[in-house]
Amino acid sequence: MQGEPAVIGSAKVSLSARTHEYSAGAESGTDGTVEFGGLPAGEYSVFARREMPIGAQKKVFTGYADIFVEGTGLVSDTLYVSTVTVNALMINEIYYCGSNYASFYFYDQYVELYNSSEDTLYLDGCILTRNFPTVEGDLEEIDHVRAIYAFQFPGTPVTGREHPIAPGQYVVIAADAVDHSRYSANAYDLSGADWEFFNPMGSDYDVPGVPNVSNIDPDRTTDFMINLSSNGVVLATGEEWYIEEYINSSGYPGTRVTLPLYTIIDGVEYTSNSDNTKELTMRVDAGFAGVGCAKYSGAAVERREVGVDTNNSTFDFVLIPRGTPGYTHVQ
Ligand SMILES: [Ca+2]
Ligand SMILES: [Ca+2]
Ligand SMILES: [Ca+2]
Repeated sequence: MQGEPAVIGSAKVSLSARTHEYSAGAESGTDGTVEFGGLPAGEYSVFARREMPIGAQKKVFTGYADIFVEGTGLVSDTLYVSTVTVNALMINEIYYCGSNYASFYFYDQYVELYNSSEDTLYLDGCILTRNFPTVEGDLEEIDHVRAIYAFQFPGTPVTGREHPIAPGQYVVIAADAVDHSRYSANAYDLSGADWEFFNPMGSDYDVPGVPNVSNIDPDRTTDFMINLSSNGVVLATGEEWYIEEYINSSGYPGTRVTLPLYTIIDGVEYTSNSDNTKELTMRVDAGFAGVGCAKYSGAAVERREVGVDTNNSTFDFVLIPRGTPGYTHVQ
């Protein structure tokens, strides 16, 4: 993200509390200032956004800051805004928390990708992962990310042209591409998913007619399942990866998939608790999505704005009460 001079003029500014239920929005004056009054004490995130048309294209400037309001008195801060990527393949939505308290149902998890570019892109050989949750050493000094699970699209990475994603297209990859509402109330109907995660090494059900994104670690027999509260999902080109052996915290040997940082297209880390330790390098994702997301609520995290990626999920993602597989909540 390159720093740019602050945009003076009218910007949309929104504020949401991190420690309690509160949100507000306002438009800044032409001098770029905005004021919110009567805020309860607590921690807040403040987001600013300004869109400038440049011919037929648009340029979006965004920025955010965290502020702490201590009872009475004035708190002021300056938000610096930068232009953001609006031209890439990206993770647009993740639904992970489960949909039914009574039956502990979470088999309807899915990941949604989006092509925000003006060109057809290709999913050939791309890898989607469940991030490895343990941090060893300094996360910011390691030039790769690790995965507990890694699943790969068919085709040749980078050069393959068999699995297109059109400009503006959403692609849903379901844990299992079935109508889960047949098994559990409030669960998602994913029978229309574009792809499904499939592990031929396990007892995973292979829905006929729905193409598979398949497990690549022969020591893993599980389907693609991600944690209901805290985890990360990474999208990589798939051009380079290897399987690494390690000893887990209980002293048992295991395997994980390692992906060099340069192959990472996008990554999103989520947690219900913002006090948790980051497990995905800030070079991929600088902040958490999903703070406050309740297990089995059926909620999902989706990009605040279609195609806007600042590599900080605290800013880029909002919690939506119900997932939108194949479309967006953005009006
Ligand atoms: Ca599956
Ligand atoms: Ca299938
Ligand atoms: Ca969606």
